[in-house]
Amino acid sequence: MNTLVILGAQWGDEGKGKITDFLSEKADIVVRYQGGDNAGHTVEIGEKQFKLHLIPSGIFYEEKVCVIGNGVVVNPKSLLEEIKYLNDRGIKTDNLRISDRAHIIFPYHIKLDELEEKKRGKSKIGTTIKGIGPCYRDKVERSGIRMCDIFYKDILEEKIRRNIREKNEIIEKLYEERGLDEDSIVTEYMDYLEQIKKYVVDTTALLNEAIEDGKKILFEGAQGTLLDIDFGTYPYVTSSHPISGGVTVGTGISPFGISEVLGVVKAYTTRVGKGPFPTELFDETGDMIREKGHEYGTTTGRARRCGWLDTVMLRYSARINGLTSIVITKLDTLGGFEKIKICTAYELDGKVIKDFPSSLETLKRCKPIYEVLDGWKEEEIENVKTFDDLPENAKKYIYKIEELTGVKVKMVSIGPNRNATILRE
Ligand code: 2SA
Ligand code: MG
Repeated sequence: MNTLVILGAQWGDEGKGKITDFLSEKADIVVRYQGGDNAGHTVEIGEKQFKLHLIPSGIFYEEKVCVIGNGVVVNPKSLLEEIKYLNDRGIKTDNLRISDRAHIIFPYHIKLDELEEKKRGKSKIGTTIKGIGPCYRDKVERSGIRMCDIFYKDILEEKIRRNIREKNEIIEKLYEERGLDEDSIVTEYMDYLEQIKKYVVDTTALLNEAIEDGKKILFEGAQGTLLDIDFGTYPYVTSSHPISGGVTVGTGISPFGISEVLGVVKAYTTRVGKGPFPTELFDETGDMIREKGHEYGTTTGRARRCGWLDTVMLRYSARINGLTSIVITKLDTLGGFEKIKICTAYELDGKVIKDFPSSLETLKRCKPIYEVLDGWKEEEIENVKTFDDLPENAKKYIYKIEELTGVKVKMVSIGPNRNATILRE
């Protein structure tokens, strides 16, 4: 592999952080291509646990270059906090590079995210209130502020002031709330951006040169395929492209620059936020999965909704992303369940459907069709080092996933630590 994309094949929180960290060892460069600090990637190294939101998971290897691509929306305040958090723990951040084309999140984006969610009332999306949607909206609307603007200070200040005034009009007139203080935001953010300046470069040139030089690059997706703005469960999605196609528009490398796509699949399904979820469990089994799997948001601490594995969704995900292999994470969480269900198709109005529906109204009416497999004991999976040593029933579960998705399972993760990762030859 020269360039590998690692992305979430479900609704996010599949355990991408750990896998990226694990595979980073072989890469020269690790790249984030979409999303912002709405992501929450947990990485455990030895006894220490780290939570990342914006910085690529490759940061724990001192010599790797970590790139925040143009497709990412960057909150300068959170970025500086994250840099400090890492530096305080002995992790260097000198090799961080931020695209000069990346858009910047300002306080008015966060304020609008909050007000819009409030206005949506019962039909709220359940966003992370990090200003992600409003920032991408400005980008598409062509009023956004980009990292390269930092190099033209006067124009930058003017742009920030103009945007604050425009957003304040909305905040005051539409939402009848007090607008944001223009001068204090300008002072605060001009200072943050000055501090960030040293990391800002043309990462598109950097990455393309690296490809030409035969360097190994790892692209790290945030959120997941079903949260993609086009292919996810719209409107309960994020505003970016977590899919493999997002790599090209989020970094500036061509589609020919991608050699492999690894889909990270959690052994069951979870989602945070609202929207239909066919295999969701509302019983003790769901609660047990949540507790055993510590299914609470890294960014917001929200309890995640839990359910069985859905292979209708996974087949869809495999196609859209062109998955070349799969890694199954958190297989250990399923240990101890007598029976494990796997959704093979949906039933809709008496018909069996195998393609993931576009309309949420349709998805809402879909009933999962399950195949029931025998479980394995919790202690059987602890400390397993090779694929062959996995419990028989765990292997059967994996073979079933391969059969239903048509994609090879190349790795299995049975715990949060780096060494709890089983590679399959
Ligand atoms: P947003 O804030 O505009 O991106 O929210 C839109 C939808 O996308 C979902 N979303 C996520 N879902 C799972 N994990 C995410 N990241 C954090 C984590 C979440 C957390 O990794 O733990 O801490 O709660 C993430 N980010 C966005 C969100 O729930 C909305 O449905
Ligand atoms: Mg997460």
